[in-house]
Amino acid sequence: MIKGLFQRIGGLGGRRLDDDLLDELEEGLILSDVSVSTASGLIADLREGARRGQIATDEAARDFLKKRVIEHLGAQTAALHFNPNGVTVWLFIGVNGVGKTTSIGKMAHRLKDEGHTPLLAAGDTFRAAATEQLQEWGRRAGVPVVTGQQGADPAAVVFDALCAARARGCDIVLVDTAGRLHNKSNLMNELAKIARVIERETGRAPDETLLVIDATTGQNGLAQARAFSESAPLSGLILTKWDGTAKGGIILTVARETGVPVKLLGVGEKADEICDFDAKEWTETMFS
Ligand SMILES: Nc1nc2c(ncn2[C@@H]2O[C@H](COP(=O)(O)OP(=O)(O)OP(=O)(O)O)[C@@H](O)[C@H]2O)c(=O)[nH]1
Ligand SMILES: [Mg+2]
Repeated sequence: MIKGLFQRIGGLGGRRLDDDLLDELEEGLILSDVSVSTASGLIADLREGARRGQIATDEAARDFLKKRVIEHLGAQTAALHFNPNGVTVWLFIGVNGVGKTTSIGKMAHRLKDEGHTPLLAAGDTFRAAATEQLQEWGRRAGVPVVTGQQGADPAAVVFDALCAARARGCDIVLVDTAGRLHNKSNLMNELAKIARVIERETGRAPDETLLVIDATTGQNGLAQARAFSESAPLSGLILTKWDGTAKGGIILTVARETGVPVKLLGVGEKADEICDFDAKEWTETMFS
């Protein structure tokens, strides 16, 4: 990501904002997986500011970029939604291996610590061992997990989970789903079916449909976001593996082009390594 963009170009030495510096900044943004169109838009704005004499140095360029990026990401933090009148349902979706199950496990811990009574739905009936992985997270968090047979209809597992949540008085259901290719229509239809079951059973759409994106994914993240938003209206993004990369600029492009807010940041494999996304803090890190 743009983590340390200004470090990358040799720090803030009071350099004059000339064409060379503009080129280096644009290249730095693109190397950080900000899309070419987002990067050139930002640089064009900088160039215009420089032409008008408003931005003359690297420090001023940094302050300008920070302001613009925070605007792109949405200045106020978008809070996670809860259902005030019944069971809350959050659906976690995304391609293979991005960190859906891990993010659910982490949130199970956090929600429980906050006094909620979560229940996990093992909607990934496709991958061998997916259910066991979720059960292990549930066991460690002390949270019940509703499972189905391998190959069972995920929508049926979600149905069972909603019934179990009502019976046990759980206030939030976190639904795991199988990783899928964003260009496989049958799998994408399955997501729509899960959402329909939730709507039928609770009388409302999922309170959150969270698309999980791996920070190391690169430009493919945008294609994923576009494809998934066609099968289910997205309410938030989770950026995972933020700890392990110098990239992650893709989230800026995805948030800007889809208008979906980033809600959570995964910063490791452990239970407590997830935090609310803070646009200001994230931007500070990017432009250090
Ligand atoms: N470093 C780091 N690793 C993570 C993070 N989130 C998930 N992982 C790791 O990424 C790998 C895949 O995570 P899963 O949660 O199994 O991913 P998934 O999306 O459920 O994968 P499928 O079920 O196969 O689609 C695991 O090894 C996790 O420990 C994170 O924020 N940081
Ligand atoms: Mg999984």
